[in-house]
Amino acid sequence: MSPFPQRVFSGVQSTGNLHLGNYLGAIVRFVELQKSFDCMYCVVDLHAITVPQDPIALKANTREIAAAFIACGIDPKQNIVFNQSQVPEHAELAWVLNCVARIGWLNRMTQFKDKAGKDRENASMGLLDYPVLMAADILIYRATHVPVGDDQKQHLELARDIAQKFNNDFSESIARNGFGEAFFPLPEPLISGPATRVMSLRDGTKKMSKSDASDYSRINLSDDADQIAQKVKKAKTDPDALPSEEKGLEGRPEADNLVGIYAALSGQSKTDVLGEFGGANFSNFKSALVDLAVAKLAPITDKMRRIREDETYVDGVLRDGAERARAIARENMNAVKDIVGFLR
Ligand code: AQP
Repeated sequence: MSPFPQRVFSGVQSTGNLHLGNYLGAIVRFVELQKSFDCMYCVVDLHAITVPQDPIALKANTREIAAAFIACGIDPKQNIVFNQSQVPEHAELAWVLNCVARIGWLNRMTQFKDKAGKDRENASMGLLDYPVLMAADILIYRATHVPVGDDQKQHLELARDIAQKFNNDFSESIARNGFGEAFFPLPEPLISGPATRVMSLRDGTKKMSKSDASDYSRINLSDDADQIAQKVKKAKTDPDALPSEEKGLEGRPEADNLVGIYAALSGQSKTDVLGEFGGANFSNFKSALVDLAVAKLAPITDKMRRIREDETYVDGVLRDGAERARAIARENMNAVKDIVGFLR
C-alpha cells in the first residue's frame, strides 16, 4: 500500500487549437477520474512559452482551455482548476529538480528532438527543460496518478526517475524531517482507452497536434458542424473498404485512426465499430463519423463559447483554483526546503 494519499494531476498547454486528441486522450479521462479521485487540472502556461507566444493570445488561450475543462464536465468546485503561472512553487521546485535530473536523461527525450528539429542549438533552454518542469508540476502536489496521452509516456517515466533520485539523494534528510522513506510518490501514468494517440487526419503516422500547420489535420473543439464535416470528408484514407476485424487495420494507419476516433466517441471498441461498418466504403463511414462527431462535440463547443465569453467568471475560477493549489504547493515546497537544507 502506498503511504501517499491518492491525488490526480494533469495539465494542458495554453497554446490554442485544443483538438480532438487532447479531448479524447486527456480531457475525457479527467472527467471520469473526478468521480473517484481528488483531481487538480492545470492550464500549463509556463510550458506554453517554451516556444514563442503572442502575449495577448496566450491570455486568451489560457481562458479558453479553462473554459474547455468546464464545458467538458470538470467541476471546478469539486476539483482544483488553475493556471500554472499563478502558483510560483511550480517554477521553484523545478529549479531544485533541475539539480537532481541529469543532462543525459533530458537529451534522450524524443519530444525535444521532434520540437527542436534540426536547429537544436537555437531551441529555448525551456524546451529542453520542459520535462523537469512537468515533473515539478506533478510532484509539488505529491500527485500519485497522471492521466495523459501516449505522447507523454516518456516524460512521465522521467518524472518517476527524478522523484526516485530525489528520494535516494536526500534519504537521510527525508527521514530526519519525519517523512519516512520517501518524500515524493512515483507518479503512475494513466494511459488507456481507444484514443491514447489520435493521429493527424492528413497523415495517419503523425499525431494530431496543435502546432500542425494544416488546420485540416485536426478537429478543433472550437470547430462548428460544417468545419467538422469538411475536415472528416477530406481526411486521408486508402482505396479499400473497411475490414470486418481489427487485424485488417494493420498497415492502414488512416483507417485505423478514423475507426479509433469513432470507437472513442461512441464509447465502443474498434471491434464493435468494425462489426457495424466492416465492408462499408469510406464515404458511408465518414458520413456516420461526421454525425457522431457533431452530436458529441457541438454541445461542448457551444458551452465552451458561452463560458469563455464570461471572462470574469473564468478568471475567478482560475484565481480560486490557484489559491487552493498554492496552499498545498507552499506546504510541500517548505518541506522540500527543509529536506534540501534551505533556511526559511
Ligand atoms: N494526438 C493526441 N492523441 C491523444 N492525446 C493527445 N494529447 C495531445 N495530443 C494528443 C494529450 O493531450 C494532453 C494535453 O497536451 P498538451 O497541450 O499539454 O501538449 P501536447 O502534447 O504538446 O499537445 P499537442 O497538440 O501535440 O501540441 P503541440 O502541437 O504543441 O505538440 C496531454 O495529456 C497529451 O498527452
